[in-house]
Amino acid sequence: MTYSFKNAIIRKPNKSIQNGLSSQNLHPQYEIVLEEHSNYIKAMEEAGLKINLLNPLEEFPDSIFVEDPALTYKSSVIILNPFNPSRNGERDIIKEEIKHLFENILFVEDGFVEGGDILNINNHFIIGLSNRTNKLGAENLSTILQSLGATVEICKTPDEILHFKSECSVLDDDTILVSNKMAKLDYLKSNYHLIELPIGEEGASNALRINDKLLLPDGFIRSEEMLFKKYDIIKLKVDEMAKVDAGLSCMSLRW
Ligand code: CIR
Repeated sequence: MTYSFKNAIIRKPNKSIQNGLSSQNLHPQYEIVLEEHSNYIKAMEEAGLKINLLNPLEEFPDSIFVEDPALTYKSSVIILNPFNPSRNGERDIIKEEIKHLFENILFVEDGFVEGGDILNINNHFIIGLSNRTNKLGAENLSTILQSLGATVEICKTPDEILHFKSECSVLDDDTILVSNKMAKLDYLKSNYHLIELPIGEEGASNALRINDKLLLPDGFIRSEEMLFKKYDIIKLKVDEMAKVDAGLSCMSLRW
């Protein structure tokens, strides 16, 4: 099942997160980030995950977003290639930190691809081309994933959305939670059951289904009303992380 996980990799927050990449030029406060992050870890544990906690990396402001430099699939890890020069060095460090957790390690060497642009639904990967993920990176990753037995579709992340998964997430093996913009993508519309959130509540579409829990960003009342009957929700504040365009999925690797 797409959302059945036992383990997670999470990195402790770094003080330099205040200088993280931010489309709105905002600077999160370290103390508040720490609080949001510690609640995130608690929720992951409540969802049944064993947490592998990595040390903070002060020299890489965006390094708590461990989803971007690596991708896990079954017992393999694929080291990706983040686009931004301030993030690209994260790959060499995380590789050393996590390789012992996997049977197999593979690398995307050419082209750029970030984990935020990769959605895995039922062993099928949708890779969104974006300002961070280019065709060469997506194709090289696609070759690796196919060699591991997965299927792949390369799509386009809509303009103005940082990463493909910034505004969509897996709810079930055939169901994806989407923002209004993501709901317009032909590939998603024709292949999946979509639950579309109201305009103005885009932030809630970066949710995380883990085992029998749904981690949902706090503060999106209409989204919560749409989901609470079917899903066991844990609400998490991510307002401070949102200042650097981050949400729930990017703070962990799950497998
Ligand atoms: C960045 O711009 O790279 C970070 N400030 C945010 C990364 C968020 N990652 C993700 O959604 N997968």
